[in-house]
Amino acid sequence: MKKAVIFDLDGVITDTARYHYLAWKRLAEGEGVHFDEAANEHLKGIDRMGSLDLILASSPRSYTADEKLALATQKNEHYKELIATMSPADLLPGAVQALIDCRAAGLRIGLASVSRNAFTVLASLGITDKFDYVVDAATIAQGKPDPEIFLAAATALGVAPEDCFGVEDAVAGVASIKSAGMYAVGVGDPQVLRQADVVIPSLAQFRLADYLAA
Ligand code: G16
Ligand code: MG
Repeated sequence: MKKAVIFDLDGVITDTARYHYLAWKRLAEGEGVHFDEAANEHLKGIDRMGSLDLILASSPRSYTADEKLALATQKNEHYKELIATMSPADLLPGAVQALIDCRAAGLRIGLASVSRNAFTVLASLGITDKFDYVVDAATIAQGKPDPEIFLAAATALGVAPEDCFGVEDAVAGVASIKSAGMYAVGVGDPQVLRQADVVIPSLAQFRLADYLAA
C-alpha cells in the first residue's frame, strides 16, 4: 500500500501555466523570438532559468549571464503581477477533493513544484495546510526531469520512493517521478504523457483506490 502522495502544482492543482505562458510570450517577443502555445508546452515543469535558455536558443544573438538574470527577473515580475489576483476560485476541479481523499486515507502529502512562487500560490489558493511538506524549489539543484525534487519530498515525508506516487501534468515531471522510482499518475493527454502509469484528464477523475495498491 502506498504511504505518500506527491503532487505537482502548476497544471495539476491550479492553472498557472496560462500565466507563465503570457509572461514568457511578452519576454520572447521583446527579444524577437516567436513564441506560441506549442513552444510553451516544452517549458511546463522546467525551472525558470532552464525555460529562459530554451526560449533564447531561438534568438539571433547571445546573452551574458547578467543579461539572462535580468530577463528572468523581468519575466518573474510580470508573472507575479499576473498571479496577484489568484484566489481559491482558481483551484482546478477535483483538486481539493483529491487532497481530502488522500488525507482521509492516511497518506502523507507532499508538493514538488520547481516554482519559486509555489508558497505564494498555495497561500493564495488557501491550501497550504493541506500539505505535510512543500519542497522549497530554491533548495533543488536539478530541476525536472531529474528525480531530485520528488526524492527530496519523499525523504522529508519519511517514506521510501516505492511507497510514494506522484501526480504530474508535464512530460518532464512524469519523467522525474519515474526516475525517482515512483508510480506516476499523469494529468492530461495520454498521447503526451506516455511514460505515466495511468493518465486522467483532470483531478476530477482522481481515483485514489486505483493508485494505493499499484
Ligand atoms: C512550474 C511551471 C514551469 C515554471 C516553473 C518555475 O513548474 O510548470 O513552467 O517555469 O514552475 O516557476 P517560477 O518561475 O515561478 O520559479 P512545476 O514544477 O510547478 O510544474
Ligand atoms: Mg506542472
